[in-house]
Order: sequence, then structure tokens, then C-alpha cells
Amino acid sequence: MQSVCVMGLGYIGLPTGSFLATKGYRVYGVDVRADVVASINEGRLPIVEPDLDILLKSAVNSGNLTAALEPQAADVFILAVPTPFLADGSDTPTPDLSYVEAATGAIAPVLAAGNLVILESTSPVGTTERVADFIGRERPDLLGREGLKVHVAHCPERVLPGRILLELVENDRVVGGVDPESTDRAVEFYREFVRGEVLGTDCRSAELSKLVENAFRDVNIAFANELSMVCESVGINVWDVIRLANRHPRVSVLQPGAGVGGHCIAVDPWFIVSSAPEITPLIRTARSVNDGKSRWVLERILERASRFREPKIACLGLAFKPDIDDLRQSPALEIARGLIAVHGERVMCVEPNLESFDGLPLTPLSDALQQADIVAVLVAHRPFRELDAALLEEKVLIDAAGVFRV
Ligand code: SAJ
Repeated sequence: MQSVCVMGLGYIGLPTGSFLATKGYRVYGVDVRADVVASINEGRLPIVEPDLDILLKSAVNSGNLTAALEPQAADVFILAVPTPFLADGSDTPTPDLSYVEAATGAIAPVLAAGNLVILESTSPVGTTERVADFIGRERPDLLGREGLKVHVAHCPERVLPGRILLELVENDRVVGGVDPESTDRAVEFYREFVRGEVLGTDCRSAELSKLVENAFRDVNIAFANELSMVCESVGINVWDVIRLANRHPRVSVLQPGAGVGGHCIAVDPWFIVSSAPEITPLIRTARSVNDGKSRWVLERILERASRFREPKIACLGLAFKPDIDDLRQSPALEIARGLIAVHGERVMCVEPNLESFDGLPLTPLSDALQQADIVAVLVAHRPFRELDAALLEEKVLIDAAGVFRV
């Protein structure tokens, strides 16, 4: 069985490494954070994801998964590090490839001829070729007459947080190498453990196909968000309108919400825009509609609050989507912070997926509901979906997440 070195033990690298270890691969997990490494070696999960705790424990107990700060020699290297954009304030954000570069730099000294390097991080077009070029520069001894003696491919991760373990195995995968041999090697590797189809292509097509998936979703959510604001302005229930329109056999409108968050859909469309800024008005506009939706929700809550002398406001949900604990680029958190900036301690934040959160006190759901004049439902977490609507009868309700469909 091959050995695999996984660079980055976050939402993608950790489930992938744990899964491969339970399938018998010898997995070396690498992360720059000492606390993450320690927690994994103790079999403790540093993130929230259904069933991953059990998988991690069995991976660690089998002896097939060990975590460390530095990589070591292996047959396959998987790069699963963040690819955010630079917060440089420009109106077209620039992709930040520093984590990919750092991970490639870290594995370069331990690479050997015949190894397979796979970039799983969602990346702008051209990144996989940059990884191969970088390896060639760092390790000229691995450059033969035929080119690089290491195979390099892109296989973008496609898993949905909350369903990672299932989707890791069941989803079809797109694999594109820097040359046909790299594609074949990587396709072969994924076919060993993926039940979905593994589709071979070139690395640039693989990179763009992943960006297209997330940009497609962003544009469609923007449509739903714009529609929700139109409906509000003309006094129509948006949830009813979408339900009715979706009865058409070729229409499938997505759900409006408090905005689009997370580290994927709110980021990846910019990788397309930044590569062709002059010809991407639609993708750019979708981003601004979705970002604008959070501000619109905040303004609506503030407007309702202005009718009270000392309003108590309950924010239900802080995460970027239902039933997870991930607060990265969360519209709900941004809205809660905007409310706190105006109403301070009168704002109560409820986040059932977190025990505590730095700098923002959390209030139990029942306490918040009891005290609040205004209830803003920002995320459709399960405990909120199970609420008895009668509890809210006396409250001003702003349901951005569509839990009560009002
Ligand atoms: N959202 C809406 N309305 C909807 C659907 C989603 O407002 O109808 C919001 C969510 O509340 C959230 C955001 O969009 O704030 C994104 O949530 P999501 O569940 O659609 O997607 P992510 O970001 O968790 O994961 C996406 C997935 N991509 C697609 O569905 C095309 C996942 O498969 C990718 O692997 C992941 O991005 C990634 O890592 O790129």
C-alpha cells in the first residue's frame, strides 16, 4: 500500500488523511499549527464534522495516521492548504497562493523521482503548473530530459462541509495533470478509494471546472437573494413565490439567506474574475448582490429596532450555514457584529454549535427568546427549525434564513 503525505489538516486534509489511513494507506499528516498536530495525534478532532471523530480515532489507533509539523518522504503528496484572496482592498481581490507555495516548498526537499503531487486546494487557473515549475526550480535534480520526474496533478476537492465523509467517497472527481502521464497516475490513485466516477482532463480544465461549480452556485444564490429583496419591497412572500416557480419542470431557484459565507463560494468566483476582470460582469455582480444581502438584512433589523427605546435583539445563528460551527466569512456573524456596534449588550447571540466564542458572549436559546423584543433568524440551525412558532408570537420576527417562511 502506498504512503501518503497530506499537507494541511483542515476541513479537507484531515478527513482525507483519516479516511486513507483507515483504508490501509500509511498517512503522514502535516500542519503548521502545533496545537492541531497534538490534538490529532491524541485522536481529538480540532473541527466539527459529523462522524469525523470516530474516523479520526480509528485512523490514529490503527497506527496508520500520524501528524507532524514537517513532511516526510512518501509516494503521494496531497496539498490541502487554504487559497484565500489577499485583503488588499482592491475591487478585484487577488488570489493568495502563499500557502500553496509554502507547502510546495516544504515538500520539495523530500520528493523523489516517481512521486505523485496532487493539489486539492481550489486554485486559480495555472496554479498546478506553477507548483510543477516550483518543484523543478527547487529540485533541478528531478528535472530529466523528458521533463519533471515527479507527477503533478490537480484534483479539486468537492466535499460539502457537513457531509464530508459521504461526499469524499461518493462524489465524482475531476483530475487533471500537467501532462497525460500525471493525469493517468492521479486518476489511478483516486480510483482506488472513490466510488464516484474519476474523470481525467488537463490541469487547467480541472482548475476552472471547480471554480465554475462554485461561481455557478454563487450566481444562482444571488438571484434568490435579489428576489427576496424585490419580494419584500412589493409585500410578497418570497418563499411562496420560489416554491411556486420551482413547480416549473425547468426552474430550480435556490434559497435566499443572510448572504453567502464560507471560504469557498464567497471566494472562488473572484479567482475567475481576477483572471478576466473585463469580461466577467455577471460573476462580479453576483458577489456584490450576495455581500449586499447581509447589509440589507442588518439595515432591516436596525430599522425595526429603531422603533424601540431599548430593544433587546436575539441573533439566532452565527455560523456561515446551518448545522456547522464554522464562522469563517459568516454573514450572520457580520450582521451580529453590526448590531452590537449599535446596540451593544442588548444584542444576544445564540450559536448552538459552539460552546464559546472569543470576544462575543453566547446566550442559550431559551434565555434569548425569553428576553428578546426582536428575534433575527440568521441561520437555519436544527434547534431553530424545531422551535415552536408560538414562542415567537409576541416578538418582532425577522426571518432571513427562511425557517418560519414569513
Ligand atoms: N446558501 C444560500 N442559499 C442556498 C444555498 C446556500 O444562501 O440556496 C449559502 C449558505 O448559507 C452559505 C453559502 O451559501 O452561506 C455556501 O454554502 P453551501 O452549502 O452552498 O456551500 P459550501 O461553501 O459549504 O461548499 C461549497 C460546495 N460547492 C457547491 O455546492 C458547488 C462544496 O461542494 C465545495 O466542495 C465547497 O464549496 C468548496 O470547498 O469549494
